[in-house]
Amino acid sequence: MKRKPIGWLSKGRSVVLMGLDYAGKTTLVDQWTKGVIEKTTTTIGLDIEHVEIRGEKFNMIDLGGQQPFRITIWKTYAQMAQGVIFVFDITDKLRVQEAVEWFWKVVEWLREDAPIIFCANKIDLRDKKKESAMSLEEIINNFNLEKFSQDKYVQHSFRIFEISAKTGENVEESMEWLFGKVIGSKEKSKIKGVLIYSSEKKSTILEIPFVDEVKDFSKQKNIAEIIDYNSKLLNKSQSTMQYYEQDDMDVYVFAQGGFLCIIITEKEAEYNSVRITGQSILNVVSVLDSEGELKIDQLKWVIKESFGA
Ligand SMILES: Nc1nc2c(ncn2[C@@H]2O[C@H](COP(=O)(O)OP(=O)(O)OP(=O)(O)O)[C@@H](O)[C@H]2O)c(=O)[nH]1
Ligand SMILES: [Mg+2]
Repeated sequence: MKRKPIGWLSKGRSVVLMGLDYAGKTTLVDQWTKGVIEKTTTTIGLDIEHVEIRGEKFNMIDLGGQQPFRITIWKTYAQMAQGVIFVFDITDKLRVQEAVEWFWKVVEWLREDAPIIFCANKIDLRDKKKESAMSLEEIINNFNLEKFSQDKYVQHSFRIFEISAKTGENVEESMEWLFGKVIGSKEKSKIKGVLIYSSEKKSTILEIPFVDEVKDFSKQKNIAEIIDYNSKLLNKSQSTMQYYEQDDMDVYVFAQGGFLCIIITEKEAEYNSVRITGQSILNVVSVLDSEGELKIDQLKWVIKESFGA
């Protein structure tokens, strides 16, 4: 029987909205999902909106754009995103360099095949705020957006849209393009199970088998040995990765901050995506743990949502 832990809010892949505070991310989500915009207040942490497109479920993760959220949670969500919507307020000329820096940080964190749209937002203000509004050309030059034609970034599908979250101009077109790309790049998960071990508690704190054959994997002898061996090496300040081959499975062990994350995959799973997955999971674990609220359901949900079968 398939186990179905309580607390997984919904299935689906995640598209993440990023951009400085006041760029218009929450307004864009409201405009597109509800067709109306309400008065927004700055997003604290994140909000999640569930949407269904062409029969596929998605989570739109609307991240807070203020500095404290950028430096804490952005990286984790960028690493797990299957698509990114970067929103820039074209009238925010004063902070353009700050936005540029964060934009490229995000691009470096992303999976190399994640599609990205750059939404140059608030074009309804072009006429009213002639002084501070940037032209498309200025934006492309400042953000160096032509870099997306270079080898290093060519894997990303990338497009710029000039939009107004307020009036709805180009909103449908931009979302259609991004979600179309995300749906098009669908790839079956090769992950069979995830296990998290805490050195402090000296026990397994989370185990999610995605397929029946790895049920109760902490009880399997070789996995128990792998945990035992790696937990002795656990050092708070170091992060390591080990790799074991086992029958028809591969076992990856990531260690960081007093936690082990063990990922069991099919043979020859794509190494890079497993590595990013392991690191993302441990980042989430350590952020939640440092806030003193490592909620297992929440963690399960994050893993399932982002990488689940
Ligand atoms: N004129 C105009 N105003 C907009 C547009 N999009 C957003 N705004 C306004 O910009 C302000 C900030 O919008 P939010 O959607 O809250 O911005 P955010 O990016 O979610 O900000 P954080 O949650 O702090 O990261 C609000 O007052 C919006 O009404 C737009 O296209 N045109
Ligand atoms: Mg917001």
